[in-house]
This record gives sequence, structure tokens and C-alpha cells, in this order.
Amino acid sequence: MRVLLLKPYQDVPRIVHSPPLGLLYLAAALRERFGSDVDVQVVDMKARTLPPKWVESKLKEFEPDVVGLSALNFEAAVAREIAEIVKKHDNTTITAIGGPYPHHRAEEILGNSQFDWVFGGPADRTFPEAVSRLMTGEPLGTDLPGFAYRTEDGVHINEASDIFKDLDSLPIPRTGASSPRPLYLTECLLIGPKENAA
Ligand code: B12
Repeated sequence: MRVLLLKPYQDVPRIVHSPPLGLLYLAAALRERFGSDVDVQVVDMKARTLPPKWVESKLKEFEPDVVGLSALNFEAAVAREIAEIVKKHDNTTITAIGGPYPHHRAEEILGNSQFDWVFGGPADRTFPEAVSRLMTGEPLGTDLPGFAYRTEDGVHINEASDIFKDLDSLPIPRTGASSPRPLYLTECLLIGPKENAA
């Protein structure tokens, strides 16, 4: 199973280039849970100022089974554009979106976009579980907090958030995995010791 996690680039004045922590946490969670059974790549298109069209070459090279995007509100349009490119390349690729933009917007997004899966709130446990169910062919179910997807009858939306308190139990992200450090404005936004960087 191959999972491609993308932070989209939206051209705005005074953009801040900081590591995409949400995606880096998800990559760490997938690596911890699946080891070499899942090949995870994180690309920070924002830090590299890569336009949506760049994704076409990445899809040909990596042929992911799942493409996950993280978006704030101002990145919504570009994230939707990337989902369209993914589906045009291969309609069977699962497109997922998480981050602040889709939070409590699952119905709207599933109703008028090319996203298959919408995650609201933290997804460190729920996203790997959905990927696991996809891998084994199990039903996606209704028990994953914050997870929404289309069904034969419409959409299933679980409005809860997967809030958990034991943050120390989360695997430490490899902060260097998405982009060379000089692309980010300041080291103070990096988390974890240097030896964790890829
Ligand atoms: C720290 C922070 C910053 C830091 C960023 C540091 C960094 N390294 O990323 C700084 C100071 C740079 C910053 C800047 C801005 N921020 Co800010 N920031 C935050 C804050 C406090 C925490 C974000 C964070 O790091 N969370 C921790 C990570 C691990 O969580 P996460 O990214 O949410 O990811 C988890 C889930 O969302 C989900 N998920 C995320 N992506 C994906 C993708 C998939 C496929 C899946 C399945 C799941 C998933 O799973 C992840 C793991 O659990 C949030 C408020 C909050 N409490 O969330 C505001 C927040 C994200 N910021 C916000 C805003 C508006 C901004 C600015 C636009 C402000 C401005 N006017 O300039 C800029 C944007 C800069 C840019 N992107 O260019 C808003 C976004 C609102 C929105 N809905 O769009 C928030 C929500 C604050 C708020 N309530 O208004 N910010």
C-alpha cells in the first residue's frame, strides 16, 4: 500500500513556511503501525512552491493507493484542484482530506468535491485505522470519530472528534522528511531532536 501525503501550495502574500506537522504526525503513525507494509511519502508542496499540476508527475512515479491532503481554509480551492487531478489520473485512488478546513464541513465536501474521505480533528489513530480497513477490505464502519465518507445511500458522517490526552504516546515525527530545512523560516518551529530528521 502506498500513501502520499501532500501539503498544497496556495500563492498568498506573506506565506509562512512551517513544517506540516499534521501530515508528519500521520506519516509517523502509519510507519509505526504498518512498518514496511505501507510506503508513506510526505511532500510539502507549500514550502517548495509546487503548483497543483506538479502532482501529475508524482502520481506517475509513485502510483499511490491513497492521497491525503491537509488544508487550512485558504488552501481549500487548491486542495480540491489536486483531488481532481488525482481522480483524473486514477479514479480508484482514495482521496482524503484533513486539517482545519474540513473540520465540520464533511457534508459539503463530500457533496461537491473529488474527496472520498474527510477527517475532522486529530486523525493519528483514525486515519491509520481507515487505511487498515481499506487494506483488508473490511467495511469502513461508523465507529471512527471524525471520519466521513460516501456510502451507497449517501454519506456517513461521524461528527465526534478523536480527542485523546496521552500525547506522549504518539510517535515522534521525522521533521526533515517533507522538505530541506532551509525552506522553513525558522528552526524554532521544528519539533523533536535533530536526530529524528530524515
Ligand atoms: C501552530 C499554529 C500555527 C503555526 C504553524 C506551525 C507549524 N509548524 O505548522 C504558525 C504560527 C506558523 C501559524 C500560522 C498561521 N495560522 Co495557525 N495555527 C496553529 C495552531 C495553534 C496549531 C496547529 C498545529 O500545529 N497543530 C498540530 C498538528 C499536529 O495538528 P493538525 O495540523 O491540525 O493535524 C491533525 C489533524 O488536523 C488531522 N489532519 C491534518 N491534516 C490532515 C490530512 C489528512 C489526509 C488527514 C487524514 C488528517 C489530517 O490529523 C493531524 C494529526 O492529528 C492552530 C490551532 C489549532 N489548535 O489547531 C492554528 C490554526 C491552524 N492557524 C490558523 C491560521 C488562520 C493561521 C494563519 C493563516 C494566520 C495568518 N493570518 O497568517 C497562518 C497560516 C500560515 C501558513 N500556513 O502559511 C487557523 C486556521 C483556520 C482555518 N480553518 O483555516 C487555526 C486553526 C487557528 C484558528 N482557530 O483560527 N499557525
